[in-house]
Amino acid sequence: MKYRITLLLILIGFSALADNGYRLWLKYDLLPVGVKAIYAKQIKSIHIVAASPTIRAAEQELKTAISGLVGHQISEQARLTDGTILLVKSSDLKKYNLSIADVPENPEGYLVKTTAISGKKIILITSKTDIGVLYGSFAFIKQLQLQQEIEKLNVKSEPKIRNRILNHWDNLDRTVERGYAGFSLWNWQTLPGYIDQRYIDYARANASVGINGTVLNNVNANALILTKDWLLKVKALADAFRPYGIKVYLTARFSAPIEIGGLKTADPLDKEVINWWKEKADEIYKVIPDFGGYLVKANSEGQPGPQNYNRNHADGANMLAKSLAPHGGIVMWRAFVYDNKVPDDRAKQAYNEFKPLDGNFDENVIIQVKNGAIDFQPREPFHPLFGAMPNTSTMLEFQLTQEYLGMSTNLVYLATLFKETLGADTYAKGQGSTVAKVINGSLYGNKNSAIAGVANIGNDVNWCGHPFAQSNWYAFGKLAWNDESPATLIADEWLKMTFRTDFATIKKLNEMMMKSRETVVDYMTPLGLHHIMGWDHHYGPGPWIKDKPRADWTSVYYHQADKNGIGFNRTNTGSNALAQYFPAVAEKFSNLNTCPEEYLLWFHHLPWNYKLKSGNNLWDGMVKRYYKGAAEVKQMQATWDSCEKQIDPVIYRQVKQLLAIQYDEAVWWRNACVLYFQSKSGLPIPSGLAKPEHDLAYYEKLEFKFVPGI
Ligand code: BDP
Repeated sequence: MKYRITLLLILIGFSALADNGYRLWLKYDLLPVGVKAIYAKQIKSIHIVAASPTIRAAEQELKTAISGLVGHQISEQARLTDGTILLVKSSDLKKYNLSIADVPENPEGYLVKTTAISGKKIILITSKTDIGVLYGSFAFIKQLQLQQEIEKLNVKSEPKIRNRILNHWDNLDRTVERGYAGFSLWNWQTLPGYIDQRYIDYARANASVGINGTVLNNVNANALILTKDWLLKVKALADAFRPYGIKVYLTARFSAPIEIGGLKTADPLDKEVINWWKEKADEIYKVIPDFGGYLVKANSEGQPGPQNYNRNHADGANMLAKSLAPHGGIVMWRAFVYDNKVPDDRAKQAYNEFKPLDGNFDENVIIQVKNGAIDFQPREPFHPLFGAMPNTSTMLEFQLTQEYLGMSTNLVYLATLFKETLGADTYAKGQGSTVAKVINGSLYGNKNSAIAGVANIGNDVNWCGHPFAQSNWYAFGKLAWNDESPATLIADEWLKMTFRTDFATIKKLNEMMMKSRETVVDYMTPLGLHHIMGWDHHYGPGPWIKDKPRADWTSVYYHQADKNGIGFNRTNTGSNALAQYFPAVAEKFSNLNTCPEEYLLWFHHLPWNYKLKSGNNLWDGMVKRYYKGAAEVKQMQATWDSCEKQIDPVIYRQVKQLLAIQYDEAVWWRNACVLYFQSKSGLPIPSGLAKPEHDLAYYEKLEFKFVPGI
């Protein structure tokens, strides 16, 4: 990406009072007088070469944005004049004697450039495809929102990952599994007849950050979605999203041939089953010609799958892949599996099941791997499957919805977590074999590449529940497009577009966002602790959870705390999960001198008096982290309070109240965990730290009904 842009003016106060957050980062309020006067001289009209629904969508977006930001209407003109925005596919550039040399090769890439045609100064937005032109239009609008100079524009950008997808865990009754922002956006009852404006706004928001696919329904799938009437509803959504370059995908329930097909089996090698899926694919593509494909959760947490018939994941995935291949569809087959037998270490299971199948998957199968081997914890080391399957496409699954990170009451900016995984070095082909290179296909030359984010979107007026949770949707799209974008730059853009306030405020809020994930790690799961949340609903602390149907559904399984020490030994004296990593990584994490402290208790079981780098012993160091995390939320509150005059009052009050809840929750986490672990270690809370206000029994007894998301 190349930016040759300088800033025009300092951002100044918000102009839209009583903001409900619905517009996300696509806020087109009037710019400050000086800036809009400059833009008004530079932007006069729009010219399109060949109209298509996508080009019309780009034109409409530009018109709306310019009339809102600059305060003047631009109309479509047949002739080019100074200040015309020219929307054109690169194949038509020669008509204007313009070179295509600068246009990105990638069909979704774009070039936004000020140039001259027959002496007229125009703003060229071009790409090989219409959708690239739409992306370029959003990039141009962003320059205006950020009040950057457009006199000498030369912005060129293209994605490295082909499929950039949101996964909605939405049920057909509109509840959302692990959803904390209301009900599902998809109003199945009124579809296909009624197209809510919200569907279009959803598509606009996605296109503005380059997201080009959406899985509409829960991975714990209902086969009904594949029946005729429901497919017509899906078609209506696909039609609404198409102009914005968004393909629709569905989750496929493996037992669908039995449940809705009337067959006796779902065995992937059974002829009738194979035929049923083939006919199903033909039926889907008749209705939705650009259907993206299936996402499948099989043989995991009770979901049916090929193993029910003594077949393996490749048998199942390939059978589906073959039904989609003639139509160009893909199968995203999830590696988040664990079977009915409780393994010695759940962290090892995905690798154990998938690694031996490397090379057996069809080309249009992509294995969808969560960022870490357990389950979307506040912090996990990268999943050992990345890089381990050189002959298979693997994709990455992040969770934007904050199942394990405080749901929608905790302010946690996730771009730092995303970057940590994307930048992790697998050493699969020596140093520099980052997870990003594995999943964008460049490390092993895979044809397909993809990344998924479990959506944090519902029908709350502001889409995501917490106003700052919108930044995670934004950041996911931005990093899916370009994993090299710095998290702080993404936060900066998002803040400026969302709040449009002064630099000092942006800077403070940026710092707060950048620290926020570390803060939550500190008050929930410091030093590599994991999966110690409340049972099943995952709300609040639950380090005492034990005696459940499976050992690996308990907290005591993961932290292994007793009077001698704490942590899960995954070295060769323990579960040896470390052996699943490439040797350089395994060595680094195995050796206590080189294992980063953030992963200490993930990989090692250590005595309470183990010396940390800070000089503290493990007990003191851990307790201090818990206190530090909670104290940092206090600081976040102070930071936010200091922004009162600079932030829209409605959003200000909302975040202020949510931060107060977050502080209470952080203290609750801290107290409950410190007291519980103290009941094991028998050691005192280091001096100077306040005593928890209740005893352990109090925290253990807290019970919660109707926690959202389950
Ligand atoms: C876990 C969630 C569960 C999901 C599962 C999955 O608790 O609701 O169904 O992941 O990813 O994190 O399949």
